Amino acid sequence: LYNYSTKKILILGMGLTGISCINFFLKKGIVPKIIDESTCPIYLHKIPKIVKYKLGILDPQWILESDLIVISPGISSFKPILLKARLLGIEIVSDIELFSREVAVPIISITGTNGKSTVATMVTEIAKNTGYKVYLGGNIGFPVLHMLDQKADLYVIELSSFQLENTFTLKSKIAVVLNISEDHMNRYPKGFKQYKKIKLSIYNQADICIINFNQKIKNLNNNSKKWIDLKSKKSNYHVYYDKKQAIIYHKNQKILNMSETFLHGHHNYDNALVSLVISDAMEFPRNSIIETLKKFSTLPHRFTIIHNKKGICWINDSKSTNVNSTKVALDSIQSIGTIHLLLGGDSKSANFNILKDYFNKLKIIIYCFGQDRLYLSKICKEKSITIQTLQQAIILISQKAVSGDTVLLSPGCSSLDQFSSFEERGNIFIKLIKDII
Ligand code: UMA
Ligand code: ADP
Repeated sequence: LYNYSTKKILILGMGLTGISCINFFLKKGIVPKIIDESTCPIYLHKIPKIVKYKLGILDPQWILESDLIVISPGISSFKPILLKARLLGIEIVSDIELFSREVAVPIISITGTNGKSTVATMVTEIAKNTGYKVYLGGNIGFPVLHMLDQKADLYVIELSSFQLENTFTLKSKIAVVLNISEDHMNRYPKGFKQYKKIKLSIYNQADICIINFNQKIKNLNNNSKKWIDLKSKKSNYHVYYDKKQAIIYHKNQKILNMSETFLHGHHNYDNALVSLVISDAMEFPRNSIIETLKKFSTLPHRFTIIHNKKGICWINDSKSTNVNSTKVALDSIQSIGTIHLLLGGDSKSANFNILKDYFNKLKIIIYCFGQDRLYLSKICKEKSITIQTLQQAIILISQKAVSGDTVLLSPGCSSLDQFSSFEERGNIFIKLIKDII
């Protein structure tokens, strides 16, 4: 076990992660310090009296005199003062790194641009139904360090690129990258390549590595790991599509027809496929896998049908916070009428032009709202309406939509410009619909 007792420890960020780190160290009898750049962080009241804190600025003196800095994922590792600290040999780690150093039971680690929460939840449910004492944490909203308080025989962790950035000794039994497309470009000075490299670091010390994206990883067979490449032609697992149905196969064996599940959209069939592969690698029994997938319903705010009244289908996909999740949502709609797409928020410097072809060929009106509405409305000017808020857009849609139409909130952007979270954005959408209908 690591010995922290002689180190000066500083935590950056007073959010869920920061609070979990304070508790982690206090339980070891070590009192850390903490800094938050906000002058009124919402969890300030949760800081025990014994812990010294500073607000409003990353105080250089506190940073440079520390031995170990634990950085919250929301804070960029590329801030000049942190680059300087690193150069001076000060250790900077994530909460995931602290967790990795303590854990003695198997870990299934899941990353990717989209689908992490869905797959992590599917796998956790399957493990539970198999009889495992399993805990799910990480980017899904439950800091991993809290999980150490529980006696577990398996951990499933959802990891963001921000969390992987400062993680070095994570040793997963199974590591998965679901997909990689552009996201968080405002956080990576070297762009997409850097983001991708960080995502792939999840494989570094894993035993079984599952690849679910179209890209060869160099020297796959040159080490002792087991690699399962689901996009290779030789893959034993695939989803078979014909006009009427989608069926998951393992080798030549039919495993599950998607019509027997509550899942919608090819991306969710893909999520079910990856969950099967992870479960097979864990040697979970097939009947438990199939029964769980049959019962699984989409998580809230992920392409969820809210209403289907008067022939108008209202879909809440508020968790869509990047371009690709909007793209898969559009792919999943079978509308005979017009699609009313609510697109907006903080675009995080992403390139939205890849949606242009979609917009051109679809019968669609795009309602661009929030901070980046002007930028977003330029993708396809002729079909776009620029409007300040989600509420104003919904009032407008309620006047325009007719039977056969679909209304889709799949904003492709972070919600933080106008809402406290994607959950709040989705809940407000649902409430506005209920008020209107
Ligand atoms: N802060 C600063 N300086 C900054 C940014 C933030 O001081 O530059 C402070 C804020 O004032 C605030 C605190 O840091 O008081 C918040 O820390 P945080 O943003 O790291 O948030 P946490 O509450 O610790 O939540 C984090 C993850 N947040 C982010 O990555 C932004 C949560 O993922 C995660 O669930 C949680 O840890 C538990 O592991 C959220 C997220 O949006 C859901 N993730 C991104 C995504 O999914 O796209 C990556
Ligand atoms: P994450 O945890 O990676 O954000 P979620 O499962 O919460 O992933 O889904 C986030 C968004 O991405 C939702 O809009 C959802 O419909 C969409 N999505 C889910 N799975 C996939 C996938 N495999 N590929 C692309 N988009 C997906």
